[in-house]
Amino acid sequence: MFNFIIFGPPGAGKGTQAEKLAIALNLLHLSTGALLREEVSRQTNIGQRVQDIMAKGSLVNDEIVDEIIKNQVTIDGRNAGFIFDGYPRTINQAKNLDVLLAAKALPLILNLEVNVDELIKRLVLRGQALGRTDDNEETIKNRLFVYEQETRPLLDFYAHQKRLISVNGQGTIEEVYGRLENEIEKIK
Ligand code: B4P
Repeated sequence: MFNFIIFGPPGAGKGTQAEKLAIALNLLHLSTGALLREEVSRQTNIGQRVQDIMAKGSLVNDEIVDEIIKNQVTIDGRNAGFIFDGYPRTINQAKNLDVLLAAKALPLILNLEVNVDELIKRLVLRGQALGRTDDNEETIKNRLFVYEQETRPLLDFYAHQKRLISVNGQGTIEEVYGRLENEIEKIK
């Protein structure tokens, strides 16, 4: 059984590729972004606490996302593997996930590499198409800054543990997916 983390800056294609991999490999797709947006749209206690943070493009507290992930992993603790999308985003979250999965397979990291101009272009387009409140230029810049400060350092953390697989995330969705498939084939 494999567990994966799909990793990369905002707009790298994490959600897009995770959805496809989840179907192909029968994995449970857990997107903290989607789970948090669901809390906001239902205006739950958590949703009310996180909506302004998300609208600014900052990170929600580790405690909140750790708890959400813990509940999902425990509730859906069947034997299928997981693909984590948008989680972890901090070193603390990464350590928390390893503890949570200690009895299962530690996840491998699939890192999508995309240049900044392309990231901004994709997110602005999505903002126009879907009207996501955090897909405007000012917020996108903050999300990219937060990624550099808090999330990119995880790449070293995982590289040291030899759990990091990086692929070129540019090109069509199918081209990127093909590269991920090739890498996964190598470790099977
Ligand atoms: P997320 O929902 O994770 O937002 P994201 O980084 O933009 O990724 P997403 O998966 O949606 O987009 P993708 O790259 O697939 O997080 C949103 C917010 O929630 C965060 O800012 C934060 O506030 C909070 N949050 C979430 N998780 C958290 C955590 N663990 N800790 C703290 N806070 C957390 O796709 C982007 C666009 O590109 C799409 O429109 C897609 O269609 C397009 N695209 C994809 N691949 C393409 C390709 N190859 N070519 C052209 N376009 C492509």
